[in-house]
Parts: sequence; structure tokens; C-alpha cells
Amino acid sequence: MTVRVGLIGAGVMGADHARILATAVAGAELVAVSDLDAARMSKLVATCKTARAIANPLDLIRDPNVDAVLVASPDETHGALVLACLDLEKSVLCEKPLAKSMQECVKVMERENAVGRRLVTVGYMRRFDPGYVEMKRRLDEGELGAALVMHCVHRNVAAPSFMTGPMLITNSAVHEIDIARFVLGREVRRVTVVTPRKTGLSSMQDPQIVLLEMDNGVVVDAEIFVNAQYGYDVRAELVCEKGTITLMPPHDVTVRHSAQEGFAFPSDWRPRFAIAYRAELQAWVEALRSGVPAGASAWDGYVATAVAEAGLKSLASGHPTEVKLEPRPALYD
Ligand code: ISE
Repeated sequence: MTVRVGLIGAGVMGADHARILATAVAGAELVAVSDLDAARMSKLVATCKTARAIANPLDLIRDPNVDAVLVASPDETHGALVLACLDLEKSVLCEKPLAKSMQECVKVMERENAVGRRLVTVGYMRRFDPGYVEMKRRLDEGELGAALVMHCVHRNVAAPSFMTGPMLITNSAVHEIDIARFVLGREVRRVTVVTPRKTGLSSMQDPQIVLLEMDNGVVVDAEIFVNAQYGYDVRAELVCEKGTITLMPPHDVTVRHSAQEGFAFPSDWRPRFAIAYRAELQAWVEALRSGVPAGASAWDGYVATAVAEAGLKSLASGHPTEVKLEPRPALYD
């Protein structure tokens, strides 16, 4: 059976998902695209022979020819669209973050629990990146002993115009929060956001250092710098009792020329996480066919947003902030 996918959002990520679905994922077909920007929607539909335009996203969700929905619209629209999918018991892969507040994430979990089966996947694609997967595997293998510290770097070339200081946490650092939970298998108990000297190339507080204290004492430090200029650069090093695990730089070759040695950085996350995005979409399609969920759940989406909200409080107050989580519903065990 081919899964007929409806896509909401024809922006940067929506267009990339459409391209990956059309060229690199087996068992799925993009049948509909929705975007409030009619020109953008038509442009994407024109590149994809199998899809038609449906202006209203709720009509797309209701369309009987749409089996499953991919949400890649602006962050603040995610929660309502996921809830609309759950009302019709349709599976949905929602780009991060799951919703704009913890309360809205709780509503999503309540609605999914009322249905009684996992229908929501959150697009924390780093869980499918071979480097992070291997980091987790080597830690779990136990040879390096316990994890102690995780150092993370998250640098973008330049922030889009809609980005604000708090969005460094809710839109960018959420990836570090999710991947730290994934690799370490622990929850975050306290968050502290430290604000270094600001770059003069932007008016927002950039960079920010997000410190996560995990419930087993591991400390994660993540530098989030979204106007770093030189390239898209994501790094991670896990310091364990008997050694370290470091992500490899994401390039195939190093070039020596004119008395220099070097490699090119990608300009954004799409090439850097190309393998992860493809694997995430393929796993989602396979999960739809098999009924066995894969990837980040609504619970994971809720926790990332809850930790980010604690981070926002810390950013505002300058103090460490405790993370308080709801009990985890059995559906996510
Ligand atoms: C963007 O929305 C992403 O999800 C990227 O992975 C991240 O690196 C970037 O900072 C975000 O703005």
C-alpha cells in the first residue's frame, strides 16, 4: 500500500520534505500541498507531478485521499494542526517544535491518549543522524564507562528575519535538548541560560549558552549561535569516564591546495542532516505501514517544549530553572 501524504507548509522545510518524498522515500506519494501563501503553494505543486493544491490546511487534513499529514508550517501553527489530525485519527509527522506551549503539547498527548494509539511523530531528525546514533550506541555499549559531560555547538550562518532571542531556545536549542535526552537516555532536571557578549551583527541576544543538568548529574553545555556567518556547524563531544565520543565533521573530502588544507561547510541544516531527514521520512512511512512507531513521540515533543520553557524563564531571570514534567502516559513507554 502506498501512503498518500498531504503536506502543510511549502516553505524551506516543506519544499525539502516534498523533494525527499518524491526522490528518496519508498512507499509514499505526495498527493496534496497546502500553504497560506498561494504563490509558494503553486510553485511547489508545479515541481511535483503527483500533488494538488488545497488552500485551506484543514481541508487538506479532511481530504479522504490524504492518509497521513506532514506539518512543516510556521512553529506557532503546529499544535492546532496536529490536534486537527488527531480529531480524524490521521497520522501526522510534525516538524519541531510540537506546539507553542507545554499546555498545548499536553492537549496533544491527551487527544492521542483518547484515541489510544500513537499517531504523532515529531521531526527531531537528529535521532536518525548516523553520528548521533553511533554516539548513543557506543555509550550504551558501556566500554567507555558512564557519560559525564556533553559539549554541543549549534551555529547557523544567519538567522532569518522572523527569529528572536527567545527563539534561539524554542527553535534551535530544542534540537540539543532532544538529542541530549536521546543520546543519554535521561531527563533534564534544571536549565540555565547564560548570555555572553552579543554579536554586533544582530540585535538579538546571540549567542546563548544553554546548560542542561540531567537527572543523573550529566551536564550538557550547548552554544547556540545563529549568526555565526562562516557556515552551518553542529558539533558534539561526549566525555565519558574512560574516553570521549566526538561527531565527525560532515564532509567527504579535505582539500589541500595553495598551501592550505580545508573543507566546505554547508550553508544550512538541510545538507548537513540530509541522511537524517531521508531516514526519518522513510521510518515514518514504514511505521505507518507496520503500525510500529518510530522517531520522537508526542511525549518527546512535550518534554523538549517543557525544557525550552524552563530555558525561557532562565533567559529572562538569569537564574537556573527547574523543569517540572507531567507524569508520562503509558502510551509512550
Ligand atoms: C531550524 O529551524 C532548524 O530546525 C535547524 O535544524 C536549526 O539548526 C536552526 O537553528 C533552526 O532555526
